[in-house]
Amino acid sequence: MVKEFEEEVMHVMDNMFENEMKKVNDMLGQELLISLIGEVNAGKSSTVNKIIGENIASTNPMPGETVSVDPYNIRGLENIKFMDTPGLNDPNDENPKKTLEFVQSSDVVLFFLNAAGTVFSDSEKEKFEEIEKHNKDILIVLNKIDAAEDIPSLVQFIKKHTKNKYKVVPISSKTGENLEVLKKDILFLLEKKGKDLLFAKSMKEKSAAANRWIIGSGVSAGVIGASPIPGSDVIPLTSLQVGLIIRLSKLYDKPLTKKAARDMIVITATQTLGHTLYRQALKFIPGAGSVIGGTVASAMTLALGYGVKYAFENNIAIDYDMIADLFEKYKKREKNA
Ligand SMILES: Nc1nc2c(ncn2[C@@H]2O[C@H](COP(=O)(O)OP(=O)(O)OP(=O)(O)O)[C@@H](O)[C@H]2O)c(=O)[nH]1
Ligand SMILES: [Mg+2]
Repeated sequence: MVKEFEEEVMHVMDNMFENEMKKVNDMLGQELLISLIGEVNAGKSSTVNKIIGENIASTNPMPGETVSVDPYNIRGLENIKFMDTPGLNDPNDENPKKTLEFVQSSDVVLFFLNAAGTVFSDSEKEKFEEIEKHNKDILIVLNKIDAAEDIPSLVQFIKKHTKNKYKVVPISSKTGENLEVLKKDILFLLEKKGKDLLFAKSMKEKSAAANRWIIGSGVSAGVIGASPIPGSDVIPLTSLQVGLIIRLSKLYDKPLTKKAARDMIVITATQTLGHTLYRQALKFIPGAGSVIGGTVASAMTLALGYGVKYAFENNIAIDYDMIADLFEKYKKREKNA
């Protein structure tokens, strides 16, 4: 019996595994440009160092330390580039035009304000408006919060003056406070460009990215399972699940063969749905509508995602009993929701 399911899923997977793998590899082959802009001494170079975990960008209490646009990357991740720039008001900067060119081609612009200085001075406002014309994917980074008071008021002030259009992230590149939050916000901005996987690989804390994909897939699976379209749920559901597993394997740098992916999907399905229901779901039943149902499809995908993530994170084999337990838990929770 199991053999038969395996063959059918294999057939579905034959058509999509390489495709999904190629999609993800193409995503990983892209270049990612993050530029850091702001007045002299705001802590741009210090933040680059903190994000990439090495002291390569030179910093100095004296303003005007950075004099050219310098690209840095995280060791081993050459296609993620952090563009450290001279301060916008730096008289030594010979090339403000060049900075704007980088802004234009950046995926994310980090606009720095110094919480311990004059936050959002007239000249900063002017510069900000210029930047805004060239790129709207801006995160406003309020740095040096360790050296300032009443951060919430500062954040409100900045939001008000930027018409609430951008996220304001208070950080300290000295103490490291909120740097993970900043990375998560960069990650979320990159989702719409399909570059989040690339950035997630650079993060020490990979869980946030993994959880977002798992939850997103759970929601999509629920939609697939709930839609009254006659025919098999397995084709869209399997491709969704394959896509998720491939992303997780790339995120955690785990090799993944087509057979391994198929096993994860088949075993999860048979453990959670049981053979009979799963077999029904595999069949094309004209006019039958959805066989699996939204709640079940969603719970199954969540359980698979979290089970695979747990195994990858801890370098252990996938525990299908755990997946079955998770499935029951999510099914109950979804039903009550
Ligand atoms: N208290 C505090 N000091 C910081 C923080 N971040 C940076 N600094 C200090 O501020 C000074 C300037 O930091 P840099 O990282 O060189 O600033 P920058 O924006 O790159 O400056 P330029 O290259 O001159 O434009 C250095 O003395 C840093 O140690 C922070 O979060 N808190
Ligand atoms: Mg600098």
